[in-house]
Amino acid sequence: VRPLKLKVNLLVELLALSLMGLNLLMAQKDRSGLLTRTFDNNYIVKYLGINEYAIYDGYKTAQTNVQMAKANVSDLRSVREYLKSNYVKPNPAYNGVAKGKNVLVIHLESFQQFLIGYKWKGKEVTPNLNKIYHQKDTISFDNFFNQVGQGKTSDAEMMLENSLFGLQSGSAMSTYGTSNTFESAPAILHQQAGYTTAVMHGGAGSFWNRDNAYKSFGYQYFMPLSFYKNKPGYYIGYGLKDKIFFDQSIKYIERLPQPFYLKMITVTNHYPYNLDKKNQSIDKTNTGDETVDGYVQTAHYLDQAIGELMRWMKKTGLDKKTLLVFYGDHYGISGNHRKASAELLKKDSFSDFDNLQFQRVPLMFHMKGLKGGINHTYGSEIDVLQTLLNLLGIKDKDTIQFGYDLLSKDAPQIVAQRNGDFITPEYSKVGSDYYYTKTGERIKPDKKLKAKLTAISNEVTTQLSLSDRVIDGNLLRFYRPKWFTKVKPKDYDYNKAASLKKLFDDPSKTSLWYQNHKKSTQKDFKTDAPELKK
Ligand code: GP9
Ligand code: MN
Repeated sequence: VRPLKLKVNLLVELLALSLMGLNLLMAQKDRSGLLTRTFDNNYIVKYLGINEYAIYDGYKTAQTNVQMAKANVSDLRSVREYLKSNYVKPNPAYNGVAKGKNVLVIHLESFQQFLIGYKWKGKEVTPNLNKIYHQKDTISFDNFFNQVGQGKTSDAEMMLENSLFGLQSGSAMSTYGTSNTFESAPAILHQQAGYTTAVMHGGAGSFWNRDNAYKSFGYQYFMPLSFYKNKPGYYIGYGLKDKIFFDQSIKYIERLPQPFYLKMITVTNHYPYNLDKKNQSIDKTNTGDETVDGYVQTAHYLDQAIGELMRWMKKTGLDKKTLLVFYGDHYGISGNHRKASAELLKKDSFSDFDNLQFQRVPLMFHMKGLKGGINHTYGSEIDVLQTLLNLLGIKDKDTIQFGYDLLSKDAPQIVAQRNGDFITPEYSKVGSDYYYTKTGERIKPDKKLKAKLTAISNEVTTQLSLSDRVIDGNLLRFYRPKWFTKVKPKDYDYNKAASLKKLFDDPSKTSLWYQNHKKSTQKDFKTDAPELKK
């Protein structure tokens, strides 16, 4: 009887696997990398069905456990030695210039650098962000690159919060966000400078495993979609429309004890770049590529939403107390749309090299009185945390972080891509080919140059694999700086009633609401969102 049962089991497994394959093929059509990205367990269940998911999950967990067991303290030693010998001193002239300010990080979904200053039919696509980009109290980077892998948004978040890279496959936040130990920005800012820490997002809390990962990062508050009113017409794609999201966030922001470290994750400018008619206020482009042509329209909408938020900040005086950080998480137009990309950039063709350069995204630090300007340093998402900590004058001695202060004169300016490609001010690598970054001309290196390029390439792989070891091996469980208290995810609860009770029942004297004579600033937020017209 036994062998027969085994055979049946095997058949069932095979059937499940092939069904999974079929489902996956169909699901992949809409969202490439569905399984490898593991962006949301609920979504995977939705697309693949529950049995197939159980198999997949079991396999994933087994894989994770093997990696964990293999890691040991000597791995940690190599990582620390590497970081020590590659230490870059932050720029002392900028140390602490934003000390004690609120930090408001605005996640610009799928927003590429080329949109800054871009015009379509004579109209600026992103006038509000363009203005911020050029203001004299904004430090704007024009050679700043995204480095995400399959984890997309979550990889960007992983890098900004931890200065650790996303993984070679899948999403580190999904796979390790629940179980790993982290020493992240919210915990550092809270412990070192008393910051209140929060994330607001008009999308599902389980997406990218945020509802667990943020606890491991030490975020005190997480306000996902369940904290927002979601009436018909409010939601598009993956979340609330940005204007509606901001409008409804005011009542929470104004209650946060200051200084706060707040991240707001926008989402309307997300593939497939659809926007309902009444929210369209710029024409689509006309490349004929359906995926691409709506991009300027949703970007324009996002920009308008930013404008509304900025005007509220000015009206309430919050702008004087806040360091704003804007960043684009990753490309909006993938390498599968070369013809359309060439057309948008008014180029004849669009090569692998062009696509690598197309990975530029905005990074801007904006604050009243900040000594700004357009900075040409080559840098990337892994570097944001170090740059921010220096501006805030927060000590982070002995942390395990792979980035460096972008304002440092000694910035090494080697931008790694998750697949091992790289960009420096002089050289770019795509696959096995090298190019001069300035001209895009392909390099046929002589022996000496070849050695130099190989050295950079090795440096990039070393960085990536050491960072991978930290995450795969959960190495931070073995180590923390003396001044850092370990984060206990159990201490955090994102239950709506409990969170709001904390914020509303015992109002903090340092909140904007309290300082506004215990009155809401909601009416100072002016929006032209058609859905909210009275
Ligand atoms: C949804 C969102 C989208 O919550 O942040 O993530 P992405 O698909 O860009 O990785
Ligand atoms: Mn994204």
